[in-house]
Amino acid sequence: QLKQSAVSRINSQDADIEQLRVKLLGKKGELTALLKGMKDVAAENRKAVGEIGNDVRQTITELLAEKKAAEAEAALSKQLEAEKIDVTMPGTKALIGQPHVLQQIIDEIEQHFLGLGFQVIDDTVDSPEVETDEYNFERENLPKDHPARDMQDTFYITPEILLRTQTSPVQSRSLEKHDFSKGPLKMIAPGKVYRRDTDDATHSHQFHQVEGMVVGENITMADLKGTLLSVMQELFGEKHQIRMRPSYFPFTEPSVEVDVSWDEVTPDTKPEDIKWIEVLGAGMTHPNVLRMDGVDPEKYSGFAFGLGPDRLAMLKYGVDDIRQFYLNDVRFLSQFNRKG
Ligand code: FA5
Repeated sequence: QLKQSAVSRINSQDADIEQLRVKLLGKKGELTALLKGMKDVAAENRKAVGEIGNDVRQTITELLAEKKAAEAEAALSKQLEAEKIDVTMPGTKALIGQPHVLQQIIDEIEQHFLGLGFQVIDDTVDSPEVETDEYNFERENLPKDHPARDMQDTFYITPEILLRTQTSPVQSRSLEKHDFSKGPLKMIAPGKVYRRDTDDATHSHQFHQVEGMVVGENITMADLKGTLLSVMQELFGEKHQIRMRPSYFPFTEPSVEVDVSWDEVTPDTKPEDIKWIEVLGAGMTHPNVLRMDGVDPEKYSGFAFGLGPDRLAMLKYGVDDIRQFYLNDVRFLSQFNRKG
């Protein structure tokens, strides 16, 4: 009787197998209660009753196990169904990263100068952004009371330590280490610089410069012009011209500012039709700078320049606001994919 009721309860749709097991076979279960009654059974019947008891236990145990296995299998197939992957569905396109547009133009400039035999100064080692007043200004021929210090409004950290306002301190850092018995110094130093400029379409308080310097025997203004023309033609095309205008920097004499022609210039172009855009400062290295860095100005001469890659990128790609470069808007940045 117990066996029948147990079988039907186990097979019923919403049976909770674990609960049933306790109820039937547990310490206080129905079968256990039945077997506990054995002591009241007549001795000659005990064996038969015991056998029936065992039979009932076995049947119930097997049935419970079967039911449990079936439930587990059903759960597994339900899970598999839910996790099924439709390999024919269109995938989500992975976003592929790329160097920032400013890094791209700096890379282009680096490649060009590597081709001309320049070394590229590692900006994590020999070109610190947190500089001393000495390297940023004094060694660049700008003593403490020099009026030209006002040309670059400076973020000071302490009276002696500042965020560099230009990459020019790398001139001194390179010169003082250079061994001239091995040939001239030819280096470029790309990096970040900082000024307390008010941000607008063409000014950013943090921007980039690529410093360049050549110091050796018989280096002349013609070398400077040829070098700058070559990099401008690399960036803007073979037919673009450059022009030098007199300017002033304390660390160069003479100093120039360089314009590049906005359009291509052919032999037929009238000079008055050329539109010029200023891109950098440069000049012949001041003897004081050489002297302070332990280089004999009687023996060696040189030139230096400071390019502004932010402005160059604006020109090259027609970007009308420098702040775009620093907003990190992927929609803007992904336009400049150098692989096309
Ligand atoms: C200098 O910083 C000099 N150290 C350049 C130099 C080097 C001259 C070696 C001679 C020899 P200037 O302050 O003009 O010069 O800056 C150089 C270039 O940096 C500018 O032509 C411009 O392209 C860029 N620049 C200057 N200020 C900003 C700014 N706030 N935001 C973006 N670009 C700037």
